[in-house]
Amino acid sequence: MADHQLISTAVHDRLPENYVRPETQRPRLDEVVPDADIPVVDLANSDRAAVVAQIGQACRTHGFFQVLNHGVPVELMLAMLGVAYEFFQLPAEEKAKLYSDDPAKKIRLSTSFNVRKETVHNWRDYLRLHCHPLHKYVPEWPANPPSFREIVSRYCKEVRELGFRLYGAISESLGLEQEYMKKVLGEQEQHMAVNFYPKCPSPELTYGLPAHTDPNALTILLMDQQVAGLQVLKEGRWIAVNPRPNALVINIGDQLQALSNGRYKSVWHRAVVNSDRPRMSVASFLCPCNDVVLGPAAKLISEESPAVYRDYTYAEYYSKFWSRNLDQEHCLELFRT
Ligand SMILES: O=C(O)CCC(=O)C(=O)O
Repeated sequence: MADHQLISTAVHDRLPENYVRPETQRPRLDEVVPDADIPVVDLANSDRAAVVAQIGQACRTHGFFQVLNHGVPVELMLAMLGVAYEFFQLPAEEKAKLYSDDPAKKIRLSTSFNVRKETVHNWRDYLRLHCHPLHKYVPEWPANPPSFREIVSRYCKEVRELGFRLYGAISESLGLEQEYMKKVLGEQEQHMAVNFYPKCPSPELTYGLPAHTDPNALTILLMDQQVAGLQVLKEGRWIAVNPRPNALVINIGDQLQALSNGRYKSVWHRAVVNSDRPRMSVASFLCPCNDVVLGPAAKLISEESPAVYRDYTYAEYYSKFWSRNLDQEHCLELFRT
């Protein structure tokens, strides 16, 4: 792994050359909108129609929203973040055993995004886990810290349930039957990226993750409660997502943009780093199985609103996504009718 070592195993006084973005691709942190924020939806609101309308609106305008009172216990969220920090503090030899840069590996500790393809790296280490069905994958997960498997399993179950509840509301908000997405997307896979962004000596020259959209259907993001870093593109400007106590961040992935026939947006987002504090985020991705055929819902296609995307399998989409650089054009553009 020579020049692709994990960045969390060493202290860095200066940013290595191969992390420095060319001038035109830098994050321009002083131009980020600090306080615009993304919509917030309280899922405990007993007025379901209002919740559905708010979610629909957020999916159209931002592709992102935060949820409060989402049912995932707060202690479990904190335990998940805590065990994630402990994991990245393990000795280098322990972490090296899990290292791989092969995107096809279902359990791997890696760095940056796709070190085999990219020329400039990103200031991120990440643990990638397949999570469903749990009994199949948990035995392959890290056994250290000792509470890792138990805490992460519990978190995965809760998040999956939340995802399915959100599918119901998102389907309804499009005028589809409540079960539509769950049915069409099939028995879904669930993947997790535990992202660790160490303190960075030159945050203005690099990214934790450069601008990208998510190739899956729905993402549920647990953010460090203290350190901001997620930014979302809105009308050509980057807006900072400020962590709200106990909230989870939800975003529409490419598959829901396709399914909604382009009404809902899988929006560009990025993670920036900072020089004072490390940051952690835990992204849970709900994704269709490989052989599921995806495309715009029939009910959303009409003469005035023809299909924007062709049908394809998730396997086709996913392999296209990983064969590109993260910040190239929106991958869905390659699937237009
Ligand atoms: O760290 C974050 O806030 C964003 C993470 C993310 O976008 C991802 O894992 O795809």
